[in-house]
Amino acid sequence: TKNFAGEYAALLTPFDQKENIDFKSLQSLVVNAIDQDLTGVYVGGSTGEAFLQSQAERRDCLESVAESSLGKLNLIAHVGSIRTKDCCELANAAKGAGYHAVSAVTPFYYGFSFDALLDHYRAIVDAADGLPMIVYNIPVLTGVALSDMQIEELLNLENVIGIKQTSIDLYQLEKIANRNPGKIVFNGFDEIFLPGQMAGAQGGIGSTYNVIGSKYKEIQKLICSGDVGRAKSVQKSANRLIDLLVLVGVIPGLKYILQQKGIIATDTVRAPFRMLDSMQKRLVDDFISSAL
Ligand code: SI3
Repeated sequence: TKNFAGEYAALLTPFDQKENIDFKSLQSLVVNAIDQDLTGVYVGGSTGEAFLQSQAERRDCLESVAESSLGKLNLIAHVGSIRTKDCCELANAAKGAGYHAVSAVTPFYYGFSFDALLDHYRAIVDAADGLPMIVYNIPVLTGVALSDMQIEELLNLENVIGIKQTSIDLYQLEKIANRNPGKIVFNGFDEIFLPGQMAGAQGGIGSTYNVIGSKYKEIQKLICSGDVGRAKSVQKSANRLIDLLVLVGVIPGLKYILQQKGIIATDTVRAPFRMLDSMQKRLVDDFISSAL
């Protein structure tokens, strides 16, 4: 089986001024991931504003990214939503489009039972027709807090190869990695990439990789060469950008930076997200001119 370890950009979805998907800019985001030598892309996740898109749009994005990647990236399709059937449809489309893996967030909002969750993942895996599954655990946004045992059960489902663990709880990450040595754990919060690797993650998937992906690659290299001191200083510099993005809003902030860099055409986000106001833009401009 494919080795998925590595650093992945959670792709944004660029829009035009009318909030329609801008496929040309989407293509240049993919090229930007290739140029940064990233391992792959994670398409249609939280960062991709997937929950603000229709099924057809999500499918179109999956297909467009696969075409633009020219076989140079590992492709992970996030197909999750709270409706099992929708997830299955997208998983099937991902398989058809040539993706290497699917991923799905734990279904949220209704407080589904854990047995319902297991059935949900079984159904998606089935629809993905042989593609490996990476469970997406992001308790802070879903409100679904899985226990260590529940995570282990999910990881033991057929074709589940790993988890994207977007949680500040590094103790849980360490336990997952330790108890499931055959599975891959991706770190989901970019600000703890280095500590996540120390705790047993074998890579990361995140929004800020679209802009500073090479920093995470560098941290990984420094860890491998035993230079944790320098890895810490790279993480530190990444975190100062992340501080600012968290302050102004991660998705609109990243879109503004990418637009300023000429990689995407507009910094439009989908309502109810809001674009940066002029004061926020000034903050980001000042940061870019001094640090990026
Ligand atoms: O699904 C996705 O798009 C992600 O990979 C999300 C990713 O884990 C991001 N998490 C959230 C809550 O947005 C992080 O990359 C996050 O933006 C970053 O660490 C800043 O907090």
